[in-house]
Amino acid sequence: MKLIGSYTSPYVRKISVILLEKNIAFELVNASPWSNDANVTAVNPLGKVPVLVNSRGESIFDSPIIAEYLELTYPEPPLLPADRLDALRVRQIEALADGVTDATMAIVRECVRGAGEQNENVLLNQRDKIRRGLDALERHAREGLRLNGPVLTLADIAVACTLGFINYRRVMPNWCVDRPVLVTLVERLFARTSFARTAPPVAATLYGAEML
Ligand SMILES: N[C@@H](CCC(=O)N[C@@H](CS)C(=O)NCC(=O)O)C(=O)O
Repeated sequence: MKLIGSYTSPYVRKISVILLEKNIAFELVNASPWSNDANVTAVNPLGKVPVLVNSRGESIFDSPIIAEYLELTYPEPPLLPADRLDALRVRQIEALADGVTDATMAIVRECVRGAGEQNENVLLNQRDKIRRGLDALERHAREGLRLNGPVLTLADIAVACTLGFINYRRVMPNWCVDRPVLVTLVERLFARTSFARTAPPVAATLYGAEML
């Protein structure tokens, strides 16, 4: 099993954490989607990471599809409930977390442009998405059912990767104010070996697009 990408990508981190939690052996093939890296385009026409290449040489991409594939092929320990509708609800939280990551990434991309070239509306719009998304995640975490419940789920993993990325890029340093349950949740998750082993490298530049 090969995983194409790097830990600077929160989507790659999400898949790595799943692989580690399920105790699946894999090799991380370090590749950047920003430099037309043939390691990426050869396995994903969209040129995005993560891509998982299984032992049959099949490539699987887009992190929710990879997560679903791993759940189907390596069901233990389960990261989704057995009931399909309940599983969909957990995946809805994953989609929300991924959407917050998308918005964070859009801000980072905008900040790569020179100060005078940045579009203030884009920045405000994306910040609003992050704020609303995190408020909704805080409510889910307070419920303690599909997120922040007694059993680790795909939602927990996706949310922790999103918050790790916001911290890493310092896009919204005050996100923790008024979101105490999310704070406790990520502190607990970051202490797990799977998260410790997949922490992004210290950023050389804060807004280097090549490091997304
Ligand atoms: N929805 C995709 C998003 C993947 C994604 O956007 N990855 C970024 C790196 S963090 C990428 O490869 N970007 C390159 C590009 O957009 O061309 C997923 O969940 O896998």
